[in-house]
Amino acid sequence: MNPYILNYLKPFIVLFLLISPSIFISSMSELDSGLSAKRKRMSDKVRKMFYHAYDNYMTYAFPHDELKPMTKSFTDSLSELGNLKLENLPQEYSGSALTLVESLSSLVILGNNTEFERAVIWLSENLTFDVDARINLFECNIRLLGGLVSAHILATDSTNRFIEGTYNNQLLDLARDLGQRFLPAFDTPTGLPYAWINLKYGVMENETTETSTSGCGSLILEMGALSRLTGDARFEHVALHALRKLWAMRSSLNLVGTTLDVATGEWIEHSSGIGAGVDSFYEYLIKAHILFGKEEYWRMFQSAYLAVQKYFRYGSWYHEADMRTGRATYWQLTSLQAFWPGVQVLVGDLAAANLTHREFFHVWKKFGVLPERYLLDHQTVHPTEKYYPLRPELAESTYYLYQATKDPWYMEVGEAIVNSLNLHTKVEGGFASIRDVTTMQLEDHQHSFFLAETCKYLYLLFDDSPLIGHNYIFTTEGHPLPVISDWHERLPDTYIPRNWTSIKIATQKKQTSAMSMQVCPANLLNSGHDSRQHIESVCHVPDTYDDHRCLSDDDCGIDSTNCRRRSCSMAGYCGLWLFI
Ligand code: DMJ
Repeated sequence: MNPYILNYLKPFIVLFLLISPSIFISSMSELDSGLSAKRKRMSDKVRKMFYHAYDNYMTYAFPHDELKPMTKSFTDSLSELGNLKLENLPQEYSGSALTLVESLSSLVILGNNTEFERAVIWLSENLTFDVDARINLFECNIRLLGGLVSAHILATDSTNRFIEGTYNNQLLDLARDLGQRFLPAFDTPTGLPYAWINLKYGVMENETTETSTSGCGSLILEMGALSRLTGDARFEHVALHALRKLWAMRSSLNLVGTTLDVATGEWIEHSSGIGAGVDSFYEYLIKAHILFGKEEYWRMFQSAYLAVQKYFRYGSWYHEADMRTGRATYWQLTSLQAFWPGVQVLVGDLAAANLTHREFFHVWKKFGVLPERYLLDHQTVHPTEKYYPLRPELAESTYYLYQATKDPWYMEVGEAIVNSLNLHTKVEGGFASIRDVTTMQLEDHQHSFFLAETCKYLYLLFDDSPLIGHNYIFTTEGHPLPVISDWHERLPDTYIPRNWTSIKIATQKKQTSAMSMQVCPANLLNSGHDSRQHIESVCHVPDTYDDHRCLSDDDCGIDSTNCRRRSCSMAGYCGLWLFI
Protein backbone atom coordinates (compact mmCIF):
# COMPACT_ATOMS: atom_id res chain seq x y z
CA MET A 1 0.00 0.00 0.00
CA ASN A 2 1.17 3.50 -0.76
CA PRO A 3 2.93 4.83 2.43
CA TYR A 4 1.24 8.17 2.05
CA ILE A 5 -2.21 6.59 2.13
CA LEU A 6 -1.18 4.38 5.04
CA ASN A 7 -0.07 7.43 7.01
CA TYR A 8 -3.34 9.11 6.25
CA LEU A 9 -5.31 6.05 7.39
CA LYS A 10 -3.31 5.49 10.60
CA PRO A 11 -5.53 7.44 12.99
CA PHE A 12 -8.58 5.64 11.59
CA ILE A 13 -6.91 2.27 11.98
CA VAL A 14 -5.96 3.05 15.60
CA LEU A 15 -9.47 4.27 16.28
CA PHE A 16 -10.91 1.13 14.70
CA LEU A 17 -8.63 -1.10 16.74
CA LEU A 18 -9.69 0.73 19.90
CA ILE A 19 -13.38 0.47 19.29
CA SER A 20 -13.46 -2.83 17.43
CA PRO A 21 -13.74 -4.99 20.57
CA SER A 22 -16.86 -3.09 21.54
CA ILE A 23 -18.22 -3.40 17.99
CA PHE A 24 -17.45 -7.08 18.19
CA ILE A 25 -19.04 -7.47 21.61
CA SER A 26 -22.11 -5.46 20.71
CA SER A 27 -22.55 -7.23 17.39
CA MET A 28 -22.15 -10.55 19.21
CA SER A 29 -24.78 -9.65 21.76
CA GLU A 30 -27.12 -8.37 19.03
CA LEU A 31 -26.59 -11.63 17.28
CA ASP A 32 -27.28 -13.56 20.46
CA SER A 33 -30.44 -11.63 21.22
CA GLY A 34 -31.54 -12.00 17.60
CA LEU A 35 -31.02 -15.73 17.85
CA SER A 36 -32.83 -16.10 21.12
CA ALA A 37 -35.78 -14.08 19.78
CA LYS A 38 -35.86 -16.42 16.82
CA ARG A 39 -35.67 -19.45 19.08
CA LYS A 40 -38.63 -18.20 21.09
CA ARG A 41 -40.67 -17.31 18.01
CA MET A 42 -39.97 -20.67 16.37
CA SER A 43 -40.52 -22.81 19.46
CA ASP A 44 -43.89 -21.07 19.96
CA LYS A 45 -44.74 -21.81 16.36
CA VAL A 46 -43.90 -25.50 16.76
CA ARG A 47 -45.85 -25.67 20.02
CA LYS A 48 -48.90 -24.35 18.13
CA MET A 49 -48.37 -27.00 15.46
CA PHE A 50 -48.29 -29.74 18.05
CA TYR A 51 -51.52 -28.59 19.69
CA HIS A 52 -53.25 -28.12 16.35
CA ALA A 53 -52.46 -31.77 15.59
CA TYR A 54 -53.16 -33.01 19.13
CA ASP A 55 -56.38 -31.13 19.81
CA ASN A 56 -57.88 -32.21 16.50
CA TYR A 57 -56.90 -35.81 17.20
CA MET A 58 -58.52 -35.62 20.63
CA THR A 59 -61.68 -34.06 19.18
CA TYR A 60 -62.21 -36.19 16.09
CA ALA A 61 -60.26 -39.44 16.47
CA PHE A 62 -59.49 -40.34 20.08
CA PRO A 63 -59.55 -43.12 21.36
CA HIS A 64 -58.93 -44.54 17.89
CA ASP A 65 -55.39 -44.71 16.59
CA GLU A 66 -54.88 -41.83 14.22
CA LEU A 67 -56.63 -38.76 12.85
CA LYS A 68 -57.91 -38.29 9.33
CA PRO A 69 -57.58 -34.51 9.32
CA MET A 70 -59.36 -33.73 6.06
CA THR A 71 -62.56 -35.58 6.86
CA LYS A 72 -62.17 -35.06 10.61
CA SER A 73 -62.50 -38.77 11.25
CA PHE A 74 -60.26 -41.60 12.42
CA THR A 75 -58.38 -44.70 11.41
CA ASP A 76 -57.32 -47.68 13.53
CA SER A 77 -54.08 -47.76 11.70
CA LEU A 78 -51.93 -49.78 14.09
CA SER A 79 -53.72 -52.86 12.90
CA GLU A 80 -53.63 -51.58 9.35
CA LEU A 81 -49.90 -50.96 9.25
CA GLY A 82 -48.84 -53.44 6.65
CA ASN A 83 -51.71 -54.86 4.66
CA LEU A 84 -54.52 -55.63 7.03
CA LYS A 85 -57.75 -53.97 6.01
CA LEU A 86 -60.02 -52.28 8.51
CA GLU A 87 -62.95 -54.57 7.67
CA ASN A 88 -61.05 -57.42 9.29
CA LEU A 89 -61.12 -55.74 12.65
CA PRO A 90 -63.74 -56.81 15.17
CA GLN A 91 -66.72 -54.49 15.57
CA GLU A 92 -66.00 -53.64 19.17
CA TYR A 93 -62.41 -52.58 18.48
CA SER A 94 -62.03 -48.91 19.23
CA GLY A 95 -58.33 -48.53 18.72
CA SER A 96 -55.37 -48.29 21.03
CA ALA A 97 -55.39 -44.52 21.47
CA LEU A 98 -52.12 -44.74 19.58
CA THR A 99 -51.68 -41.03 18.96
CA LEU A 100 -52.34 -40.29 22.64
CA VAL A 101 -49.68 -42.82 23.73
CA GLU A 102 -47.29 -41.40 21.14
CA SER A 103 -47.93 -37.87 22.42
CA LEU A 104 -47.15 -38.57 26.08
CA SER A 105 -43.43 -37.78 26.03
CA SER A 106 -44.01 -34.75 23.79
CA LEU A 107 -46.51 -33.38 26.33
CA VAL A 108 -43.82 -33.66 29.00
CA ILE A 109 -41.25 -31.94 26.81
CA LEU A 110 -43.73 -29.14 26.18
CA GLY A 111 -44.18 -28.85 29.95
CA ASN A 112 -47.87 -29.76 29.91
CA ASN A 113 -47.98 -31.88 33.05
CA THR A 114 -51.73 -31.44 33.48
CA GLU A 115 -52.55 -32.98 30.11
CA PHE A 116 -49.89 -35.65 30.62
CA GLU A 117 -51.47 -36.65 33.91
CA ARG A 118 -54.98 -36.62 32.41
CA ALA A 119 -53.79 -38.83 29.53
CA VAL A 120 -51.99 -41.26 31.83
CA ILE A 121 -55.04 -41.67 34.02
CA TRP A 122 -57.32 -42.23 31.01
CA LEU A 123 -54.96 -44.86 29.61
CA SER A 124 -54.64 -46.56 33.00
CA GLU A 125 -58.40 -46.93 33.24
CA ASN A 126 -59.29 -47.71 29.63
CA LEU A 127 -56.47 -49.12 27.56
CA THR A 128 -56.53 -52.86 27.03
CA PHE A 129 -54.49 -55.08 24.77
CA ASP A 130 -56.79 -58.04 25.17
CA VAL A 131 -58.20 -57.54 21.70
CA ASP A 132 -58.52 -59.80 18.69
CA ALA A 133 -56.31 -57.63 16.48
CA ARG A 134 -53.37 -58.65 14.30
CA ILE A 135 -50.69 -56.06 14.79
CA ASN A 136 -47.25 -55.42 13.38
CA LEU A 137 -44.70 -56.27 16.06
CA PHE A 138 -42.12 -53.66 15.05
CA GLU A 139 -44.62 -50.80 14.81
CA CYS A 140 -46.36 -51.81 18.02
CA ASN A 141 -43.01 -52.05 19.79
CA ILE A 142 -41.64 -48.65 18.75
CA ARG A 143 -44.90 -46.76 19.05
CA LEU A 144 -46.94 -48.34 21.84
CA LEU A 145 -44.41 -50.17 23.99
CA GLY A 146 -41.81 -47.42 23.57
CA GLY A 147 -44.42 -44.74 24.28
CA LEU A 148 -45.59 -46.47 27.46
CA VAL A 149 -42.14 -47.33 28.82
CA SER A 150 -40.82 -43.83 28.20
CA ALA A 151 -43.90 -42.20 29.72
CA HIS A 152 -43.65 -44.48 32.76
CA ILE A 153 -40.09 -43.29 33.34
CA LEU A 154 -41.15 -39.66 32.89
CA ALA A 155 -44.05 -40.21 35.29
CA THR A 156 -41.77 -41.59 37.99
CA ASP A 157 -38.71 -39.34 37.65
CA SER A 158 -37.82 -36.84 40.32
CA THR A 159 -39.97 -34.04 38.91
CA ASN A 160 -43.07 -35.23 40.77
CA ARG A 161 -45.43 -34.68 37.88
CA PHE A 162 -48.32 -36.38 39.62
CA ILE A 163 -50.62 -35.46 42.39
CA GLU A 164 -49.53 -37.67 45.27
CA GLY A 165 -50.80 -41.22 44.89
CA THR A 166 -52.41 -40.99 41.42
CA TYR A 167 -49.62 -42.81 39.63
CA ASN A 168 -48.97 -46.36 40.70
CA ASN A 169 -47.00 -47.76 37.75
CA GLN A 170 -50.14 -48.25 35.63
CA LEU A 171 -48.22 -47.54 32.41
CA LEU A 172 -45.57 -50.07 33.33
CA ASP A 173 -48.30 -52.65 33.99
CA LEU A 174 -49.72 -51.94 30.54
CA ALA A 175 -46.25 -52.18 29.00
CA ARG A 176 -45.58 -55.49 30.75
CA ASP A 177 -48.91 -56.85 29.51
CA LEU A 178 -48.10 -55.76 25.96
CA GLY A 179 -44.57 -57.16 26.15
CA GLN A 180 -45.94 -60.52 27.26
CA ARG A 181 -48.25 -60.56 24.26
CA PHE A 182 -45.18 -60.09 22.04
CA LEU A 183 -43.37 -63.14 23.39
CA PRO A 184 -45.10 -65.85 21.28
CA ALA A 185 -43.80 -64.06 18.16
CA PHE A 186 -40.26 -65.13 19.09
CA ASP A 187 -41.19 -68.79 19.27
CA THR A 188 -39.64 -69.70 15.92
CA PRO A 189 -36.87 -72.17 14.99
CA THR A 190 -34.43 -69.25 14.70
CA GLY A 191 -35.60 -67.01 17.53
CA LEU A 192 -36.23 -64.31 14.92
CA PRO A 193 -39.72 -62.93 15.58
CA TYR A 194 -42.73 -63.06 13.28
CA ALA A 195 -43.62 -59.66 11.85
CA TRP A 196 -47.28 -60.06 12.80
CA ILE A 197 -49.03 -61.26 15.91
CA ASN A 198 -52.57 -61.31 17.18
CA LEU A 199 -52.66 -59.56 20.55
CA LYS A 200 -55.26 -61.95 21.94
CA TYR A 201 -54.44 -65.25 20.26
CA GLY A 202 -50.72 -65.07 19.46
CA VAL A 203 -49.30 -66.13 16.11
CA MET A 204 -52.10 -66.86 13.65
CA GLU A 205 -52.33 -69.96 11.51
CA ASN A 206 -50.48 -69.67 8.21
CA GLU A 207 -48.89 -66.44 9.35
CA THR A 208 -46.27 -65.14 6.95
CA THR A 209 -42.69 -65.96 7.95
CA GLU A 210 -41.29 -63.02 6.03
CA THR A 211 -40.06 -60.04 8.00
CA SER A 212 -37.60 -57.18 7.73
CA THR A 213 -34.20 -56.54 9.25
CA SER A 214 -35.52 -53.61 11.27
CA GLY A 215 -38.44 -55.81 12.36
CA CYS A 216 -35.97 -58.19 14.06
CA GLY A 217 -33.21 -55.79 14.96
CA SER A 218 -35.00 -52.78 16.46
CA LEU A 219 -36.59 -54.21 19.57
CA ILE A 220 -33.76 -54.11 22.08
CA LEU A 221 -34.22 -50.58 23.46
CA GLU A 222 -37.88 -50.97 24.38
CA MET A 223 -37.73 -54.65 25.38
CA GLY A 224 -34.44 -54.12 27.23
CA ALA A 225 -35.83 -51.15 29.15
CA LEU A 226 -38.96 -53.15 29.96
CA SER A 227 -36.85 -55.94 31.45
CA ARG A 228 -34.77 -53.52 33.49
CA LEU A 229 -37.90 -51.84 34.83
CA THR A 230 -39.92 -54.97 35.61
CA GLY A 231 -37.11 -57.33 36.59
CA ASP A 232 -38.49 -59.83 34.08
CA ALA A 233 -35.47 -60.74 31.94
CA ARG A 234 -37.48 -62.47 29.20
CA PHE A 235 -38.13 -59.35 27.14
CA GLU A 236 -34.49 -58.35 26.82
CA HIS A 237 -33.47 -61.95 26.37
CA VAL A 238 -35.66 -62.61 23.31
CA ALA A 239 -34.77 -59.27 21.71
CA LEU A 240 -31.05 -59.82 22.21
CA HIS A 241 -31.26 -63.39 20.96
CA ALA A 242 -32.98 -62.17 17.77
CA LEU A 243 -30.41 -59.42 17.30
CA ARG A 244 -27.52 -61.86 17.70
CA LYS A 245 -29.12 -64.24 15.23
CA LEU A 246 -29.60 -61.44 12.73
CA TRP A 247 -26.00 -60.35 13.13
CA ALA A 248 -24.83 -63.92 12.62
CA MET A 249 -26.63 -63.85 9.27
CA ARG A 250 -24.50 -60.96 7.96
CA SER A 251 -22.36 -61.51 4.88
CA SER A 252 -18.59 -61.71 4.84
CA LEU A 253 -18.68 -57.97 3.99
CA ASN A 254 -20.54 -57.28 7.25
CA LEU A 255 -23.67 -56.33 5.32
CA VAL A 256 -27.22 -57.45 6.05
CA GLY A 257 -30.14 -57.78 3.63
CA THR A 258 -33.58 -56.17 3.85
CA THR A 259 -36.02 -59.06 4.27
CA LEU A 260 -35.67 -62.58 5.62
CA ASP A 261 -37.54 -65.71 6.61
CA VAL A 262 -37.91 -66.24 10.36
CA ALA A 263 -38.46 -69.99 9.99
CA THR A 264 -35.39 -70.78 7.90
CA GLY A 265 -33.11 -67.87 8.78
CA GLU A 266 -32.48 -67.29 5.06
CA TRP A 267 -32.33 -63.89 3.43
CA ILE A 268 -35.12 -63.09 0.96
CA GLU A 269 -34.00 -59.67 -0.27
CA HIS A 270 -30.24 -59.38 -0.50
CA SER A 271 -30.17 -55.80 -1.65
CA SER A 272 -30.14 -53.31 1.19
CA GLY A 273 -29.15 -49.83 2.23
CA ILE A 274 -29.70 -47.54 5.19
CA GLY A 275 -33.37 -46.80 4.43
CA ALA A 276 -36.68 -48.66 4.62
CA GLY A 277 -36.60 -52.10 6.22
CA VAL A 278 -33.12 -51.69 7.70
CA ASP A 279 -32.71 -48.14 9.06
CA SER A 280 -33.41 -48.61 12.75
CA PHE A 281 -31.30 -51.78 12.92
CA TYR A 282 -28.18 -49.59 12.69
CA GLU A 283 -29.69 -46.97 14.95
CA TYR A 284 -30.44 -49.52 17.69
CA LEU A 285 -26.93 -50.98 17.71
CA ILE A 286 -25.34 -47.67 18.65
CA LYS A 287 -28.20 -46.57 20.90
CA ALA A 288 -28.23 -49.93 22.71
CA HIS A 289 -24.54 -49.44 23.36
CA ILE A 290 -25.21 -46.00 24.80
CA LEU A 291 -28.18 -47.16 26.89
CA PHE A 292 -26.83 -50.46 28.20
CA GLY A 293 -23.06 -49.84 27.94
CA LYS A 294 -22.52 -53.26 26.44
CA GLU A 295 -19.41 -53.61 24.33
CA GLU A 296 -21.02 -56.27 22.17
CA TYR A 297 -23.38 -53.64 20.69
CA TRP A 298 -20.47 -51.33 19.99
CA ARG A 299 -18.57 -54.06 18.17
CA MET A 300 -21.58 -54.90 16.00
CA PHE A 301 -22.22 -51.25 15.28
CA GLN A 302 -18.62 -50.52 14.47
CA SER A 303 -18.40 -53.29 11.85
CA ALA A 304 -21.84 -52.50 10.44
CA TYR A 305 -21.10 -48.76 10.24
CA LEU A 306 -17.79 -49.21 8.49
CA ALA A 307 -19.43 -51.57 5.98
CA VAL A 308 -22.13 -48.97 5.28
CA GLN A 309 -19.51 -46.30 4.70
CA LYS A 310 -17.53 -48.61 2.47
CA TYR A 311 -20.23 -50.19 0.32
CA PHE A 312 -23.23 -47.82 0.34
CA ARG A 313 -21.71 -44.36 0.43
CA TYR A 314 -21.02 -42.47 -2.74
CA GLY A 315 -19.82 -38.99 -1.86
CA SER A 316 -22.54 -37.58 0.32
CA TRP A 317 -25.18 -40.07 -0.88
CA TYR A 318 -25.98 -43.61 0.14
CA HIS A 319 -27.12 -46.03 -2.54
CA GLU A 320 -28.21 -49.63 -2.04
CA ALA A 321 -25.99 -52.63 -2.63
CA ASP A 322 -26.08 -56.42 -2.68
CA MET A 323 -25.02 -57.73 0.73
CA ARG A 324 -23.08 -60.60 -0.89
CA THR A 325 -20.98 -58.64 -3.35
CA GLY A 326 -21.18 -55.03 -2.23
CA ARG A 327 -22.16 -54.11 -5.78
CA ALA A 328 -24.51 -51.13 -6.14
CA THR A 329 -28.12 -52.06 -6.89
CA TYR A 330 -30.40 -49.02 -6.58
CA TRP A 331 -29.32 -45.41 -6.81
CA GLN A 332 -32.12 -43.94 -4.80
CA LEU A 333 -32.56 -41.52 -1.99
CA THR A 334 -35.35 -42.52 0.36
CA SER A 335 -36.88 -40.18 2.85
CA LEU A 336 -36.16 -42.57 5.76
CA GLN A 337 -32.40 -42.38 5.09
CA ALA A 338 -32.43 -38.81 6.36
CA PHE A 339 -32.08 -40.18 9.93
CA TRP A 340 -28.50 -41.27 9.16
CA PRO A 341 -26.74 -37.94 9.84
CA GLY A 342 -28.33 -38.04 13.32
CA VAL A 343 -26.69 -41.41 13.98
CA GLN A 344 -23.41 -40.06 12.64
CA VAL A 345 -23.56 -37.20 15.12
CA LEU A 346 -23.83 -39.75 17.93
CA VAL A 347 -20.57 -41.33 16.84
CA GLY A 348 -18.80 -38.04 16.17
CA ASP A 349 -18.69 -38.34 12.39
CA LEU A 350 -19.84 -34.80 11.88
CA ALA A 351 -18.24 -34.00 8.57
CA ALA A 352 -19.97 -36.90 6.88
CA ALA A 353 -23.22 -36.05 8.70
CA ASN A 354 -23.02 -32.49 7.48
CA LEU A 355 -22.50 -33.38 3.86
CA THR A 356 -25.37 -35.85 3.75
CA HIS A 357 -27.71 -33.58 5.67
CA ARG A 358 -27.07 -30.80 3.15
CA GLU A 359 -28.00 -33.06 0.26
CA PHE A 360 -31.26 -34.04 1.91
CA PHE A 361 -32.08 -30.44 2.63
CA HIS A 362 -31.31 -29.59 -0.96
CA VAL A 363 -33.94 -32.12 -2.11
CA TRP A 364 -36.35 -30.80 0.55
CA LYS A 365 -35.95 -27.28 -0.85
CA LYS A 366 -36.43 -28.52 -4.39
CA PHE A 367 -39.89 -29.93 -3.59
CA GLY A 368 -40.87 -28.15 -0.38
CA VAL A 369 -40.83 -31.52 1.47
CA LEU A 370 -38.96 -34.80 0.98
CA PRO A 371 -40.35 -37.27 -1.55
CA GLU A 372 -40.45 -40.85 -0.29
CA ARG A 373 -38.11 -42.01 -3.05
CA TYR A 374 -35.92 -39.96 -5.34
CA LEU A 375 -33.98 -41.46 -8.21
CA LEU A 376 -30.42 -40.23 -7.92
CA ASP A 377 -29.37 -41.35 -11.36
CA HIS A 378 -32.26 -39.49 -13.03
CA GLN A 379 -32.54 -36.64 -10.51
CA THR A 380 -36.27 -37.20 -10.39
CA VAL A 381 -39.01 -38.43 -8.07
CA HIS A 382 -39.83 -42.15 -8.19
CA PRO A 383 -42.96 -42.59 -10.38
CA THR A 384 -45.06 -44.24 -7.64
CA GLU A 385 -43.44 -43.19 -4.37
CA LYS A 386 -44.13 -39.48 -4.55
CA TYR A 387 -45.59 -39.08 -1.09
CA TYR A 388 -44.45 -37.32 2.07
CA PRO A 389 -46.30 -38.65 5.12
CA LEU A 390 -45.09 -35.94 7.57
CA ARG A 391 -41.92 -37.89 8.31
CA PRO A 392 -39.53 -36.62 10.98
CA GLU A 393 -36.11 -37.82 9.81
CA LEU A 394 -34.75 -34.58 8.35
CA ALA A 395 -35.90 -32.58 11.38
CA GLU A 396 -34.33 -35.23 13.62
CA SER A 397 -30.92 -34.98 11.96
CA THR A 398 -31.15 -31.20 11.96
CA TYR A 399 -31.74 -31.29 15.70
CA TYR A 400 -28.71 -33.56 16.29
CA LEU A 401 -26.45 -31.47 14.09
CA TYR A 402 -27.50 -28.28 15.83
CA GLN A 403 -26.86 -29.84 19.23
CA ALA A 404 -23.36 -30.88 18.16
CA THR A 405 -22.28 -27.71 16.35
CA LYS A 406 -24.58 -24.92 17.63
CA ASP A 407 -24.37 -23.62 14.10
CA PRO A 408 -27.34 -21.23 13.62
CA TRP A 409 -27.66 -22.42 10.05
CA TYR A 410 -29.42 -25.54 11.31
CA MET A 411 -32.07 -23.30 12.84
CA GLU A 412 -32.61 -21.85 9.39
CA VAL A 413 -33.10 -25.38 8.10
CA GLY A 414 -35.58 -26.02 10.94
CA GLU A 415 -37.42 -22.81 10.11
CA ALA A 416 -37.70 -23.84 6.47
CA ILE A 417 -39.11 -27.23 7.52
CA VAL A 418 -41.64 -25.61 9.86
CA ASN A 419 -42.73 -23.13 7.18
CA SER A 420 -43.14 -25.88 4.58
CA LEU A 421 -45.22 -27.99 6.95
CA ASN A 422 -47.51 -25.09 7.75
CA LEU A 423 -47.78 -24.02 4.14
CA HIS A 424 -48.35 -27.38 2.50
CA THR A 425 -49.79 -29.75 5.10
CA LYS A 426 -51.82 -27.77 7.61
CA VAL A 427 -55.58 -28.10 7.23
CA GLU A 428 -58.40 -27.06 9.51
CA GLY A 429 -58.59 -30.52 11.08
CA GLY A 430 -54.87 -31.09 11.71
CA PHE A 431 -51.89 -31.85 9.48
CA ALA A 432 -52.38 -33.97 6.37
CA SER A 433 -49.83 -36.11 4.57
CA ILE A 434 -48.83 -35.27 1.01
CA ARG A 435 -49.81 -37.83 -1.61
CA ASP A 436 -47.75 -36.34 -4.42
CA VAL A 437 -44.91 -33.91 -3.83
CA THR A 438 -44.99 -32.78 -7.45
CA THR A 439 -48.57 -31.48 -7.14
CA MET A 440 -48.82 -31.13 -3.35
CA GLN A 441 -52.05 -33.08 -3.43
CA LEU A 442 -52.93 -34.07 0.13
CA GLU A 443 -53.81 -37.40 1.72
CA ASP A 444 -56.21 -37.76 4.65
CA HIS A 445 -53.81 -39.11 7.29
CA GLN A 446 -52.03 -37.57 10.26
CA HIS A 447 -49.51 -40.21 11.36
CA SER A 448 -48.87 -40.56 15.06
CA PHE A 449 -45.13 -40.03 14.54
CA PHE A 450 -45.90 -36.44 13.57
CA LEU A 451 -46.60 -35.84 17.28
CA ALA A 452 -44.06 -38.28 18.67
CA GLU A 453 -41.18 -37.18 16.49
CA THR A 454 -41.63 -34.44 13.89
CA CYS A 455 -43.01 -31.83 16.30
CA LYS A 456 -40.75 -33.00 19.14
CA TYR A 457 -37.47 -32.67 17.23
CA LEU A 458 -38.50 -29.36 15.73
CA TYR A 459 -39.40 -28.05 19.16
CA LEU A 460 -36.15 -29.26 20.72
CA LEU A 461 -34.17 -27.70 17.89
CA PHE A 462 -35.40 -24.29 19.02
CA ASP A 463 -35.76 -24.95 22.74
CA ASP A 464 -33.66 -27.66 24.31
CA SER A 465 -34.28 -26.48 27.88
CA PRO A 466 -36.46 -29.55 28.64
CA LEU A 467 -33.32 -31.66 28.19
CA ILE A 468 -31.13 -29.72 30.61
CA GLY A 469 -30.07 -31.94 33.48
CA HIS A 470 -31.17 -35.06 31.62
CA ASN A 471 -29.17 -37.53 29.63
CA TYR A 472 -31.67 -39.08 27.27
CA ILE A 473 -31.36 -41.11 24.17
CA PHE A 474 -34.36 -41.12 21.87
CA THR A 475 -35.84 -44.34 20.54
CA THR A 476 -36.42 -44.57 16.80
CA GLU A 477 -39.89 -43.19 17.49
CA GLY A 478 -38.55 -40.22 19.43
CA HIS A 479 -39.43 -41.49 22.91
CA PRO A 480 -36.79 -40.47 25.47
CA LEU A 481 -35.11 -43.08 27.66
CA PRO A 482 -32.67 -41.93 30.33
CA VAL A 483 -29.08 -43.14 30.19
CA ILE A 484 -28.40 -44.29 33.74
CA SER A 485 -25.31 -45.98 35.05
CA ASP A 486 -27.40 -48.63 36.84
CA TRP A 487 -28.27 -50.08 33.46
CA HIS A 488 -24.68 -50.08 32.25
CA GLU A 489 -22.39 -52.99 32.00
CA ARG A 490 -18.94 -52.02 33.15
CA LEU A 491 -16.77 -51.31 30.14
CA PRO A 492 -13.23 -52.63 30.08
CA ASP A 493 -10.64 -50.11 31.31
CA THR A 494 -8.90 -50.23 27.97
CA TYR A 495 -11.99 -49.02 26.18
CA ILE A 496 -10.75 -46.32 23.84
CA PRO A 497 -12.61 -45.99 20.57
CA ARG A 498 -9.95 -45.73 17.91
CA ASN A 499 -11.70 -46.04 14.63
CA TRP A 500 -11.31 -43.61 11.85
CA THR A 501 -13.16 -43.33 8.64
CA SER A 502 -11.96 -41.15 5.83
CA ILE A 503 -14.12 -38.88 3.77
CA LYS A 504 -13.78 -38.96 0.03
CA ILE A 505 -14.67 -35.75 -1.73
CA ALA A 506 -14.35 -34.78 -5.32
CA THR A 507 -11.27 -32.60 -4.83
CA GLN A 508 -9.47 -35.49 -3.11
CA LYS A 509 -8.81 -33.44 0.02
CA LYS A 510 -7.80 -35.85 2.70
CA GLN A 511 -9.97 -35.65 5.75
CA THR A 512 -10.30 -37.99 8.62
CA SER A 513 -13.15 -38.12 11.03
CA ALA A 514 -13.62 -39.80 14.34
CA MET A 515 -15.86 -42.74 14.92
CA SER A 516 -16.07 -42.59 18.63
CA MET A 517 -18.41 -41.62 21.37
CA GLN A 518 -17.05 -38.09 21.20
CA VAL A 519 -18.91 -35.22 19.69
CA CYS A 520 -17.16 -32.50 17.68
CA PRO A 521 -14.38 -31.56 17.57
CA ALA A 522 -12.29 -34.70 17.41
CA ASN A 523 -8.85 -33.14 17.93
CA LEU A 524 -8.85 -34.50 21.46
CA LEU A 525 -8.62 -37.95 20.03
CA ASN A 526 -5.53 -37.22 18.02
CA SER A 527 -3.11 -38.11 20.75
CA GLY A 528 -1.82 -41.60 20.34
CA HIS A 529 -2.08 -41.45 16.59
CA ASP A 530 0.80 -40.94 14.26
CA SER A 531 1.53 -37.22 14.67
CA ARG A 532 2.71 -36.96 11.09
CA GLN A 533 -0.78 -37.87 9.96
CA HIS A 534 -2.83 -34.72 9.59
CA ILE A 535 -6.22 -35.09 11.22
CA GLU A 536 -8.76 -32.36 10.84
CA SER A 537 -11.66 -31.45 13.03
CA VAL A 538 -14.58 -33.67 12.23
CA CYS A 539 -16.71 -30.60 11.67
CA HIS A 540 -14.71 -29.30 8.78
CA VAL A 541 -16.53 -29.01 5.48
CA PRO A 542 -14.29 -27.30 2.92
CA ASP A 543 -15.55 -24.41 0.78
CA THR A 544 -16.69 -25.53 -2.63
CA TYR A 545 -13.88 -23.74 -4.43
CA ASP A 546 -10.21 -23.89 -3.49
CA ASP A 547 -9.84 -20.11 -3.80
CA HIS A 548 -12.75 -19.62 -1.35
CA ARG A 549 -14.73 -17.60 -3.89
CA CYS A 550 -18.50 -18.01 -3.68
CA LEU A 551 -21.77 -16.97 -5.24
CA SER A 552 -23.92 -17.82 -2.23
CA ASP A 553 -23.65 -19.24 1.30
CA ASP A 554 -24.22 -22.68 -0.22
CA ASP A 555 -20.68 -22.51 -1.65
CA CYS A 556 -19.18 -22.14 1.81
CA GLY A 557 -18.41 -24.94 4.22
CA ILE A 558 -17.95 -25.35 7.96
CA ASP A 559 -14.98 -23.73 9.65
CA SER A 560 -12.55 -26.26 11.07
CA THR A 561 -11.54 -24.19 14.08
CA ASN A 562 -14.91 -23.62 15.67
CA CYS A 563 -17.34 -25.77 13.69
CA ARG A 564 -19.35 -22.76 12.55
CA ARG A 565 -20.83 -22.39 9.14
CA ARG A 566 -19.03 -19.93 6.89
CA SER A 567 -20.99 -17.45 4.78
CA CYS A 568 -20.46 -15.68 1.48
CA SER A 569 -19.45 -12.01 1.77
CA MET A 570 -20.72 -9.29 -0.56
CA ALA A 571 -17.31 -9.36 -2.22
CA GLY A 572 -17.82 -13.06 -2.96
CA TYR A 573 -15.53 -14.76 -0.41
CA CYS A 574 -16.33 -17.42 2.18
CA GLY A 575 -15.56 -16.60 5.79
CA LEU A 576 -16.93 -16.25 9.30
CA TRP A 577 -18.43 -12.92 8.33
CA LEU A 578 -21.38 -13.18 10.64
CA PHE A 579 -19.10 -12.88 13.62
CA ILE A 580 -17.14 -9.73 12.60
C1 DMJ B 1 -41.07 -43.80 12.52
O1 DMJ B 1 -42.14 -44.59 12.85
C2 DMJ B 1 -39.80 -44.38 13.06
O2 DMJ B 1 -38.85 -43.38 13.02
C3 DMJ B 1 -39.34 -45.57 12.28
O3 DMJ B 1 -38.08 -46.05 12.70
C4 DMJ B 1 -39.28 -45.33 10.81
N1 DMJ B 1 -39.77 -44.05 10.48
C5 DMJ B 1 -41.03 -43.66 11.00
C6 DMJ B 1 -41.36 -42.25 10.62
O4 DMJ B 1 -40.92 -41.89 9.38
